[in-house]
Amino acid sequence: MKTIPTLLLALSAAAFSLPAAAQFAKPEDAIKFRQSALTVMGTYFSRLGAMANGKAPYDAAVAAADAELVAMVSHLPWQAFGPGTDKGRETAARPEIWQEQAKFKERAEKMQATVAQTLLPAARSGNLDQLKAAFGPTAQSCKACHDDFRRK
Ligand code: ASC
Repeated sequence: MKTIPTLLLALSAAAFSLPAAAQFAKPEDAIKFRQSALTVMGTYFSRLGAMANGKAPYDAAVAAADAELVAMVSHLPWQAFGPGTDKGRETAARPEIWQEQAKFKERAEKMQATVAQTLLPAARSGNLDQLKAAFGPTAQSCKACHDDFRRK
């Protein structure tokens, strides 16, 4: 009975360790993919921000669903920053992403952890005050990466 979990584990490990070249035919495709993922994540995160800041009515079920989507999509952009994907389509990605990979990875992981451990539980709680408290630190985790790695 251990076969299926082991197979799933192997498949997901392969999905995350394949070089970008194996997943994207052209650098342009990788850039488009990561821009799309970041756009989707930003769209749901902005909806949460509107609720947290009183610009949209608070709906606990919508907030929880939005945060689930942010959490899922937060894993996707990083596989599309492989070698050679600094050019190929208009991009705001700065060369530092490829020059300071450990720092970039650390920022990405910090954002994912903040989303999973702070934003998601707050949105699931059904309590607007918790969502308000979680929004700022999560936005800061987006901004920390943008400040160093995204062109103005
Ligand atoms: C958003 C969004 C981002 C972040 C960032 C936080 O809503 O789309 O990229 O918040 O602006 O500073």
